[in-house]
Amino acid sequence: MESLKGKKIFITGATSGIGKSCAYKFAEAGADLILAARRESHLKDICIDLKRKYKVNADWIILDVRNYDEVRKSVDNLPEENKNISILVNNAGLARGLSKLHEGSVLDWEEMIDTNVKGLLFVSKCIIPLMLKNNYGHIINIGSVAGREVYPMGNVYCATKHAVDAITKSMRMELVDTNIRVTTIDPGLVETEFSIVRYRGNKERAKTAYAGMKPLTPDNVAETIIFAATRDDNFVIAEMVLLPKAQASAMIVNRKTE
Ligand code: NDP
Ligand code: 8X3
Repeated sequence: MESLKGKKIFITGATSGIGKSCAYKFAEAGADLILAARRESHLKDICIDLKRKYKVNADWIILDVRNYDEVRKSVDNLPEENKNISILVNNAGLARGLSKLHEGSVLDWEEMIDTNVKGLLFVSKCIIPLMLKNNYGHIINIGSVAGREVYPMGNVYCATKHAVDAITKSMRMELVDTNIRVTTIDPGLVETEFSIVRYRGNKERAKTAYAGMKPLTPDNVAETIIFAATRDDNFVIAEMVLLPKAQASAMIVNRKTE
């Protein structure tokens, strides 16, 4: 089993949900962290808490993954001791809205494509060369069941997650002759800020996503990521799909009604 002690982990979207849980689980395992997202106060609070609780190094960068120049500069400007990145968790992502294509918002589409697809590409493009230089690395992309199936009104979000699946597979092929592993973790319904973001702060509507069923927790996903990150280095967990017990596919969810 690979130890995480002292390894440097770069997590995008670390201010909430799955990314934040990953930060805590990696820190608990003794890893050092570089956390990236846009909300500085959240990043700062999480880093202070991680250092206090787990005595690890935890640094943050304010980063909008949609902006290539910003990503490039942030990675270039990392202090030398932070360039030794062992694991990249490409987690930043979001859905906006749920509507038929002809009724959809072009701005929402752009935000999803820019964040989920281009953001993941930009961050990977900047960090893979550091891993190649160190001849070590593990890229863990957060896909989704929406990257394996589609559902009505999920058109563009599903397309972005299918793109993540395609990019992951391609990356694994391109890096097969290196010491870099590539994994995708594809969850079903996880209760995070995801649905609140999708419905632009409408908490009542967000709750309907998880009505009458017990969703995955961000910790369920983070623990699986830790499992994938700590396997012996002669193999890679290429893909994992995680579903709540009450979910059988993107569309089939057993909801109890009272
Ligand atoms: P959350 O909304 O709780 O977290 C999303 C994170 O992404 C936040 O930390 C947010 O930080 C960050 N983020 C969003 N946009 C940007 C950006 N432009 N630049 C940098 N960071 C950004 O949702 P989840 O934890 O659920 O989502 C994490 C990943 O999991 C996403 O890729 C999502 O698609 C995927 N997923 C989620 C599922 C679910 O049911 N929740 C199921 C399957 C996959 P900030 O706003 O501070 O920038
Ligand atoms: C998030 C899961 O079902 O809302 O990727 O698309 S779903």
